[in-house]
Amino acid sequence: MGRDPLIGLVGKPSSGKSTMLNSLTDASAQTGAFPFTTIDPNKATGYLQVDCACARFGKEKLCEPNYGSCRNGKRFVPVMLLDVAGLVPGAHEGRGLGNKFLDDLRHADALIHVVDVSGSTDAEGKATDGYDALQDVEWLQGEIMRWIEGNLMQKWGSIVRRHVNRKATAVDTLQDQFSGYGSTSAVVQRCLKRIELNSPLETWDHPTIERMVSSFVEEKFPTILALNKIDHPDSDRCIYRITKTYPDPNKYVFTSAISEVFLRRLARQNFIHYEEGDDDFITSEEDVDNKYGLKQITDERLLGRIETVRDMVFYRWGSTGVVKALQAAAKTLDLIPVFSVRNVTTFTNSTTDDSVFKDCVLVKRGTQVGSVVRRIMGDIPIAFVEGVGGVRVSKSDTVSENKNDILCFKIGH
Ligand SMILES: Nc1nc2c(ncn2[C@@H]2O[C@H](COP(=O)(O)OP(=O)(O)OP(=O)(O)O)[C@@H](O)[C@H]2O)c(=O)[nH]1
Ligand SMILES: [Mg+2]
Repeated sequence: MGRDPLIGLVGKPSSGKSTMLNSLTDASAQTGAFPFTTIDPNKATGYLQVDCACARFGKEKLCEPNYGSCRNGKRFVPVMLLDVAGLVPGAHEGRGLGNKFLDDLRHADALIHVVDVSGSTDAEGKATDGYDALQDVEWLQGEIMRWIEGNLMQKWGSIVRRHVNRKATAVDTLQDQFSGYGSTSAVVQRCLKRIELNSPLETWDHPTIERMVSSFVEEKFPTILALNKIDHPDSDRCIYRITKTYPDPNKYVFTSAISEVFLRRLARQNFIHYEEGDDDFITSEEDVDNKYGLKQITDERLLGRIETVRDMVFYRWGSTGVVKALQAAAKTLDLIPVFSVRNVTTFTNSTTDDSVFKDCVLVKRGTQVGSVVRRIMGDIPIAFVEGVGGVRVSKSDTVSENKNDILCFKIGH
């Protein structure tokens, strides 16, 4: 991944994808209680919260990132979010313009599947009552798989002929086909290993190809479920059904995207004190020492809505969940922050500016220092790399939290 990670928001029409995008970014994508509000994809920058290296050295007050921000050792690192049009059953065959919409997802690194757990919209996003959202979890993953499988099967005959003629490896042949999805040979390798598929590609029957594609989707598009609209009074039933079927708690997060949009707006207007993802918020009545200088809310309807958000979202679920959803999606990619500095003793970039840890990128844990160098420095020749305190770091060393995650690149041959 040679760029900021790209997280795609997928789901059926009206599940809340655009609202989720707005809740995590400063975007104002159009939202609406009718299907296909979004046709063209919306892209916006969200911020992933990670522990910043400044806290390790007690330099929180000097931390001023070039991109994103840092508050008391909590760093907000940019990630790209992509909100696409809603998918409907049959999308892989072009239903509801599904092929075009699926194509928009090609370059996503991970997906957040926004599931409407209110039960108030059917599989096509139309208003209904008592819909069982468990179905959405199942068909949507299938659509993505069949889209990729369909693209592959159209050409399978000629793919196999070329593979045999060239005496290619399965990884090379598949990577040729999957590069359009932003895949790499490493992804294809992991996809085959995950299902222990070692037989020659020309002997694969249809069920084997399906298994391979399904493994590829899991590798290339790791997905978490955002069980959205938890503020809705009827959401318990769908939540129960889905969490019973998918008991792995790493797979899903409970969200109320609309509540996060609402709270961020009130905070911007200085009616409440709220930081994105917090487990509570403060109104002027609660701010007894007037620490935050908040405006008083007099509008009865607004007060009522605030109470509802507290009761239905914060008391029951702890937070609006949207920040957790982004963190869970990033977790599937196993990303860690790596800080590049010019001076490994002061962590500054210049002698005239004492701010620290200006630059940070997210890379996969276990990446070799050499690839981090290429990602950040491109073709500029690097003589050697130093870590904290000027210790030499080999380009074949790997990065992980607290290990080789603060680096200085010395230019030269
Ligand atoms: N109650 C509740 N409603 C929500 C929530 N999130 C979104 N909605 C509402 O659901 C409807 C659809 O939201 P959108 O964000 O436009 O949905 P979408 O998935 O982008 O829809 P398409 O672009 O048509 O695919 C709107 O009326 C939103 O206000 C939520 O957390 N709770
Ligand atoms: Mg939309």
